[in-house]
Amino acid sequence: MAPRKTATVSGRKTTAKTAGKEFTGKNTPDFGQDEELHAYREMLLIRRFEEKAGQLYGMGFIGGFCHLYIGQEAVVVGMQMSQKEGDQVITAYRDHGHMLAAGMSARGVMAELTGRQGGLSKGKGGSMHMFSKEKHFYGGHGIVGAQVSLGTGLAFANKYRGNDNVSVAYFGDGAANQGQVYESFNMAALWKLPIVYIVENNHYAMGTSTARATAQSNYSLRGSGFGIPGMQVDGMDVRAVKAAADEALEHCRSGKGPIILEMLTYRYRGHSMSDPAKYRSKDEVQKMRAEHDPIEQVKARLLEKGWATEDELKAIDKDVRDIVADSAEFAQNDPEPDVSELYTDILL
Ligand SMILES: Cc1ncc(C[n+]2csc(CCOP(=O)(O)OP(=O)(O)O)c2C)c(N)n1
Ligand SMILES: [Mg+2]
Repeated sequence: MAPRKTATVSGRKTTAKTAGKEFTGKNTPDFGQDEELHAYREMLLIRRFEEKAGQLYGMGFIGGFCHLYIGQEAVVVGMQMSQKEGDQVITAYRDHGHMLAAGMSARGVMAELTGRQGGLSKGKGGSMHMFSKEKHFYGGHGIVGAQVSLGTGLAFANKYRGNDNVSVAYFGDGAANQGQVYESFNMAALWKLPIVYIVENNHYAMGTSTARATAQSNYSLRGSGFGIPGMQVDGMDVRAVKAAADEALEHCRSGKGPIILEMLTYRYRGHSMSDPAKYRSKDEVQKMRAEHDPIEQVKARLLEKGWATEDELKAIDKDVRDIVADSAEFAQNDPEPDVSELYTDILL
């Protein structure tokens, strides 16, 4: 077997030719004060929520699978800042951040993690299976790659109904090697479906780095055989994500068909809660946290520009911690679903 290569981490300037633009720092438009503050709060909510979920898991309140999104917050927050009402979101199992960014309540998500009746799937879905038709969030899927075909179906529905909404389908670098992704690309390109395919390239699929698993590691090029354009984006910089989202969503809304955004990002925690993390060094993780953390980047800009003081940022953190503490309290005390719920919401 070939020696293990270290994955290339995000923030790098890619040398590969992209079919479209790159958003890797230099060409990133600035945010105004309101946008910076909004992004800061939203990303912090996800970070604090995930930290609490990790604690509750350790205390035995959460059973089954639990995949934390810590480190990748800028991706969903930047995308959501550009989306409009009615745009659908669908993703895999690393989904808590996507739900919070979509406006689903922290209580509803946390209580679903603990399997309580106030959870968004009435305590019957757990971490990987939550939905909200009201917030246009279509899951939460445990089958790697499945959400790509389903998201393509959501885009087909938009086209069929003649609305101008866009489906945003997230998947990982590992999922990007699944066959159904390319069947979906073919149909989406053929029918010019309004869908943004987002590859959240966090450089690992469970314990396997992209360097060991993939022949074409520039995922923005993965649609080129179907004529689908793609862009590589610094997914640790929320401004770069928002700018790429603006272009991609406009591309879809104007009837030009699908587009791919490859978000170069990084997960700080293990794949799931039982990950020995022997496939990467502590230094690699530490370097990403120190040099590219999405929340610290926004914080530094807010302070530097005098748009917020340390005390004001602490107050935001306290607000967010209160929301998360309240959700944890609720999730521990809300009753479990009644036994009769075993027979509802199922197909026979
Ligand atoms: C069809 C299928 N194959 C394998 C698995 C097991 N599995 C769960 S997560 C995962 C890795 C996916 O990695 P990636 O798409 O990069 O997403 P990430 O976990 O990095 O967010 C695998 C192989 C699965 N759930 N479904
Ligand atoms: Mg991955």
